[in-house]
Amino acid sequence: MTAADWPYSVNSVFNPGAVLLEDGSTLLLCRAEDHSGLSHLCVARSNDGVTDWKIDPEPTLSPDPTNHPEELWGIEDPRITFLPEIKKYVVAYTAYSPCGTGVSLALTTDFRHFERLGLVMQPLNKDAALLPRKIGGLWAMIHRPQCWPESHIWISSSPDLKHWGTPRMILPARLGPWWDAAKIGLSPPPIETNEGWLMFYHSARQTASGTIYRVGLALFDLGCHQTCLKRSNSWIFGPEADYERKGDVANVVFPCGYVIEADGDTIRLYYGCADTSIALATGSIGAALEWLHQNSQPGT
Ligand code: BMA
Repeated sequence: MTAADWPYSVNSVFNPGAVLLEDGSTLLLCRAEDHSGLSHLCVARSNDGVTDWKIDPEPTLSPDPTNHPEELWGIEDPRITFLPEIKKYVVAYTAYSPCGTGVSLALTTDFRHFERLGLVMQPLNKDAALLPRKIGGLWAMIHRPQCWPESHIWISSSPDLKHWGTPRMILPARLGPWWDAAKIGLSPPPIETNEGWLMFYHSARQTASGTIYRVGLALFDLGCHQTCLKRSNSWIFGPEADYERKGDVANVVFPCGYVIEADGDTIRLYYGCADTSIALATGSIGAALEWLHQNSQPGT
């Protein structure tokens, strides 16, 4: 999808969260950037997840700076997790204000009405998503505080989804020329597999001609989700196609959501391309794990 598909005028659409609904259809919560440069979120639905997208006629979730000053400069990059215990979806999104980017949460059952929980991670923080169930009696959220000179992936826990604490760094950025040096962040929410939590994470590699956003894999222990078992030595997914190489921000692939098909193995990864459009890549979770075993070194 591109801005040309949108029922109202926007500059660009990218970085959608995704869910498979009970009726088998796919819902994307897309980031749409308007002509002022600020972003809001808008729902697109498709029966087969590929064609005939029905897009809400107006923004689905807009910034609300009157009640939430942390959203003054827009809301971006939603990641969606279904929480069976409370039978609600939780959307973790970037709230952008003059103080920088923080993490906000909203609950929904229908993607029409949202219950905002407000800012839960103050700036500078982003790239957040929840695990689907409590671990040790606490909710767990992966996030990416901005640190200097490197930014790493962290996890925090909460008894009630509102108050988050016990932050712990779980995956550091590498150094020097590594593909995932300096700045990394969670991509979509982690996937629970028999072998552990499979995480797609992105890197922002600095080069002489700008930044390249690519995606690699890491695997975390199922029982001890803070322990990284493996991380990939290279990226598995990077900008190649023209629409990934060229756009408002060149050389960006940025997945925020996926759905897993009924076979339990086929993954449909929805991602932003060059901060301009939305694309879909399909793959196999089993093959991704196999690739990780062939292309990894132990954890952190
Ligand atoms: C990241 C995020 C993404 C964006 C990417 C490339 O820091 O802000 O929303 O797609 O940069 O511009």
